[in-house]
Amino acid sequence: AVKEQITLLHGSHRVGKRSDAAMEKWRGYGLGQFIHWGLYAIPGGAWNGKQYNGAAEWIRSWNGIPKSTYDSLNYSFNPTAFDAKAWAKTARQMGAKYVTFTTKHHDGFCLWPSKYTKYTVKNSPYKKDIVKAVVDAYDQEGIDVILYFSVMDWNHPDWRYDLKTKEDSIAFERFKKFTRNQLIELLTNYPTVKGLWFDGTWDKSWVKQAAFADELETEMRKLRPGLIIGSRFRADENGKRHFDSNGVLMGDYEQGWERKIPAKIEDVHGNDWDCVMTVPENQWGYNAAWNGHIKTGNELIEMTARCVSMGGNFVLNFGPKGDGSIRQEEIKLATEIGDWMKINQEAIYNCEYAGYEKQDWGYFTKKSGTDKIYMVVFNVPVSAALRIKTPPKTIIKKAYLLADTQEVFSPEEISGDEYFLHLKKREQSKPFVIVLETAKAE
Ligand code: FHN
Repeated sequence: AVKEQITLLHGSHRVGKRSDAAMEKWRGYGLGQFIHWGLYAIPGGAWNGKQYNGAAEWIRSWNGIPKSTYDSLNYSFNPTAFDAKAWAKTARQMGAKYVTFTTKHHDGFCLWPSKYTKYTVKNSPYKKDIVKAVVDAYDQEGIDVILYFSVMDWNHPDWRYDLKTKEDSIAFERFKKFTRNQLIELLTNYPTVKGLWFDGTWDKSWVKQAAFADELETEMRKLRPGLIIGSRFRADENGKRHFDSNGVLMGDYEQGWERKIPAKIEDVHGNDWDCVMTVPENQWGYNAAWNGHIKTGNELIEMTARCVSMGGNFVLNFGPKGDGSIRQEEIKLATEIGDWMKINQEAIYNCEYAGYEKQDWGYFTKKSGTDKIYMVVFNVPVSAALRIKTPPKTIIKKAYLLADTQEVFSPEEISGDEYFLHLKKREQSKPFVIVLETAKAE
């Protein structure tokens, strides 16, 4: 039965993927870097010698932390080791094609000298515009910049979680103006940015602003044609987030994949999406004492391949220290991922869902607009035979190792559309890529 469509004023304004050049570029990134940096990096997960296990960037909200003392951290913000160029170099070496950078997290502290609040880097001992330094440095390395912006703002007197009284509504009207001003300011000050990554948009106060947020989105898109905005920005008039009341994606890509990856291609419903991932369990800002499982380079490479194989981008988070330097563990991971990317990046950039049946050895990706298939292999079976099931009427013309194109394979046909690709040896210390040059049978 066909589901009846509801008429919506502030639902999604597009069905299906965007097809313009800016979005095509975004789709081809494959791998990105997220950076969470702000005042919370100074305590780094500990307050008065006590370690807090919750996310370090939320420390202001944990019991026992005096809000006003936290808010005064701006007077101690003087990151003497901050070097945006070094950050951008690390990102480039890792193979990141874009960075998402926290201009303002939930604590409200602005890393740019916003005209609309005093709570900015300008009123810290550091004084200088950090967002500008980051945008310039990454632009120079050829890495696209997306600005993270938290609508929820714990520092602003007019922020409300809900609008229960007339006073709340009056205050929130001021807050809406403030939010609009800051966003226009960011897009005006940093005209090269490619998109906005919204967060802190889940509270009732904001969810009720369907008309306002819709108009603001239109205004921002007009100011910067091609701007990319995900599904976290606005709700429809029924308070539906990410997907509107008709189940259509709001915004240009699905932003719901936080610290999780779709299990199967059907879960992404043909939409663009990104997955943002932390190295430890749930720490975005710097936490000196990382807890829980710490992901390894191989795990993160696998997550990258897994995301790309289902048409998504994988975005790995970094939480620089209070002094602005990147911790050694993150540098090491960036190097490991980068070393792998240098050899195998062809299977990640400008690649998409291949349309092949998923196999236990790893992931298929496909170079967009071609018949070139990549097998990103993580688990070699005891038989050393990699199973391939092609879509109907596909010919495998050539199969070879990406790292050494002289190493060719002759896939053994085991039944219609099914092959074994026999590896010469089983032992591998790193994931590797086999290229399949294919063609459509007449
Ligand atoms: O609360 C934040 C959290 O601190 C972090 O910024 C993540 C990143 O996706 N977003 C929020 C939780 O969804």
